[in-house]
Amino acid sequence: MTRTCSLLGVPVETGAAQRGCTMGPASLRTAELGEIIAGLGWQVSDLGDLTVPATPARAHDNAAIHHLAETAALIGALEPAAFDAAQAHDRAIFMGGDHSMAAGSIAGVCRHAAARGRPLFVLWLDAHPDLHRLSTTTSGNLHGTPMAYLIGEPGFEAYPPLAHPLAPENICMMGIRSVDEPEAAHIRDRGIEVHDMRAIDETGVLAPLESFLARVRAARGLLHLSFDVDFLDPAIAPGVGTTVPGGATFREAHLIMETLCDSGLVTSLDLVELNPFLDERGRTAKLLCDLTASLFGRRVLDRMTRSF
Ligand code: 5AB
Ligand code: MN
Ligand code: MN
Ligand code: MN
Repeated sequence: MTRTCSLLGVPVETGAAQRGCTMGPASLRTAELGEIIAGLGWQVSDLGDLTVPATPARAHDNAAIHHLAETAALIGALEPAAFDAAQAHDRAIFMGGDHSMAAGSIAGVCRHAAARGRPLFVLWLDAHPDLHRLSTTTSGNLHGTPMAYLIGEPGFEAYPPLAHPLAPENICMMGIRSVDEPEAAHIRDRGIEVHDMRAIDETGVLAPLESFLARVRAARGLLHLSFDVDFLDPAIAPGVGTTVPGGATFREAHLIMETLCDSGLVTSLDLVELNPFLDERGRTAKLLCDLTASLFGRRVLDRMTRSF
């Protein structure tokens, strides 16, 4: 039976300092994300873009936390949409949009996993852990906070209450190379598995990924992949507002996607922080499409039938 995949655009940029992420879903469609996945044998449904709720003008604030009301409203709208998409399709892709939207997409997927009686695991590919509480962020940019909300940290009363918090021990972060001190304290206190870029340099991506996937498999978990463009090295992925040098290479990223494909464990995916205004002739959008193709089964050779 043909497997199904949904695409949902989440054109939001209020969580980021720089404007441009609202164009992310359009750029991924122009790069033919849906057509590429369909070409790999999937039945693809593009659900269009989430309607980002209108919020009062006063929410455009100069307060310490930027756009809190808009982001809370967005998360309230995205959580049920993400739940429905995950319930109705074998795979659900959420096209951002800045990373603040992960508070809604992952919350919805958490509820979907709970409805299936399965634990949710999250693989977080990012230069940053996005673990700030509202009380610790110094930038006030909410794309630096979704993970703290998702694991049930206090201080997010403005956001919708979280029915199913994510278990910190079910998270694996890779590619991390920009961590603020309060976030480092959280990583230690909550025991989150983090493979920073130094660890990746030392071990490569495969060993830590395979041990995490073994944990997911043993727990009969569903796996959500949250892919922040700044996980990649800026030399290959310039279309993002928060570049950090020393990111994942082209092959490290593809090897992760190919290994995830082989595992069959990934059921949902965020593609976030793509900023087409900063991109060079669509190359970051195209790279994201190629990486997603690796996740959905594109391969150079069939491993089972090759002969030497
Ligand atoms: B992203 C920083 N920690 O809080 C902050 O790109 C960066 O979604 C956040 O990972 C980066 O502003 C958020 C300095
Ligand atoms: Mn991020
Ligand atoms: Mn990041
Ligand atoms: Mn960013």
